[in-house]
Amino acid sequence: MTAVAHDQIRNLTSQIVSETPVLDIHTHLYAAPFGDLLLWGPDELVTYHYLIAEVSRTDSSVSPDQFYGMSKQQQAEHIWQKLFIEHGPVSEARRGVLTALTALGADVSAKDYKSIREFFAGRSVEEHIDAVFAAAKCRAAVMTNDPLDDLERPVWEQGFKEDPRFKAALRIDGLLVFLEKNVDRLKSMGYEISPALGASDLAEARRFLSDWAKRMNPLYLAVSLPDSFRYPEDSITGKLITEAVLPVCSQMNIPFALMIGVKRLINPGLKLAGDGVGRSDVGSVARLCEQNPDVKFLVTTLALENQHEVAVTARKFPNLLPFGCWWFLNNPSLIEQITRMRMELLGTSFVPQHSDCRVLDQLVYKWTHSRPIIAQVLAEKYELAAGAGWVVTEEEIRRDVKDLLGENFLRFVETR
Ligand code: RAT
Ligand code: ZN
Repeated sequence: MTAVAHDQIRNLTSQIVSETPVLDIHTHLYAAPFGDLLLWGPDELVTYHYLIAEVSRTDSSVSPDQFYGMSKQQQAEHIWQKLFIEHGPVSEARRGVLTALTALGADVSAKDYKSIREFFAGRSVEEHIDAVFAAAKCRAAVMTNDPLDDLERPVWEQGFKEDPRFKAALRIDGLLVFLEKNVDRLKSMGYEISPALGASDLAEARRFLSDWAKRMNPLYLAVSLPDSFRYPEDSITGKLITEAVLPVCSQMNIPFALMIGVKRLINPGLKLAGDGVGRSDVGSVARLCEQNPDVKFLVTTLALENQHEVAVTARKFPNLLPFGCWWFLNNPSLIEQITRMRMELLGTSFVPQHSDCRVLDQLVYKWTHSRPIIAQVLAEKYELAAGAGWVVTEEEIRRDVKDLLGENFLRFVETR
C-alpha cells in the first residue's frame, strides 16, 4: 500500500483520472459497419445541434429553414464564421470544438476553417476511430441502437464483425413514445402491436423486446421521456413500461435506463436543436424502484432542479444508479456542482458522466473537459478524509477512479 502525502493527493488524483480508460455509457456513436450512421469529421463536429441552437440566436439573418437548406459544408462554414470569428468561442459547445480539433492534431490558431477541414481530408473512418478513442482514452462507448430505424435495422439483420470498443443499448422510444407512428413498421417486421394495447398487443411488445434484446445483446434498454412522465400512468407509455418493458428487463436481467425531462421540439423549426427542458417527477422514479425490486434502473434527469432528489432516492434504492450530466447539464459549472453533491450523498456509487456524443470527434472534448472536474471533486474529498485522519493510498484512488469511470456501471449491469 502506497500512502499518499496530503500535498500530493490532488496531483496524483488528477493524474489517475486523466489516464484511466473510461467506459462511456451513453453515446450516439456507431461502430464502422454501421456506415453513415456514424458521424465524424470537422463538418459534423461544427454542425453539432448544440451549435445550431447557438447560431440560430446569434445570427437571425439566416432562418432555421434556410440553414437546414444549406449543404453540410456551408452550414459548417456559416457556424464557424458566426460563432467563432464574429463572436468569441466561449460557450461550452464552442470550446468543445476547439478542444477536439486541437487534440486531434489540427491547428486552430489561424482561425481558418477550410485549412482545418483540409487537415482531416483523406482519413479513413477506421483511422479516425483509432485516433479518437486513443485521444479520449476511451475503452468502449455504448451506442444507441434503434431497431425501428430503417438504416440501422438491416445492419443488425445482416450481422457484422463486432468491434469491442462499441457496445449495444436497445433504444425503445419508437415503441414507448412513438408507437402510433410505428405500427406499420412493426407489422412489416412481424409484430402486431396496436395502440389499443390489448393482451395480444402486449404479448407482441414483449416478444419484440426480447427478440431484439437477444439479437443486440444490449447492456440496457433505454428511453428518453418528457418531463411530464409519471409512473404508474394510464397511457401507452405507462402500459408498455408496466406490461412489457419491466417483465422483459426482469426476465432477461437487463437494466432499464430512463432519461427524463426533455420537452421535445419547443421550437419545432430548429428540429434536433429545438428541444427544451422541464422538471421531472422523481417520485415516479422512486415508485419504479420500490415496486420493481428485481429490475435495475439507470436514471438521468435533464433539469438541474431534479439532481438532489435523484441522489437522495438512489440512497434508498440499490437498484437505482444515477448517471451522467445530461445534455444541457454538460457544462463545467454544473458538472462540478452535481458531481460534488452526488459524491457527498452517494460516495463513489454513481456514474459521474456520459458523453452523449453524436459525432465521433466529440468523444475527445467531452472527456477532456469532464475528467479534471471529476478529479478535482474527488481529490477534495480525499483531502477532507486525510484531514480527518485517514491514510489515503494510491491503490484506493486507482480503485475508486476505475469504479467511477466504468466498473460501477459494469457491476450494476452484471448483478442479478
Ligand atoms: O444529447 C443529445 O444529443 C440529445 O439530442 C438527445 O440525443 C438525448 O441525449 C437522447 O438520447 O435522447
Ligand atoms: Zn443521448
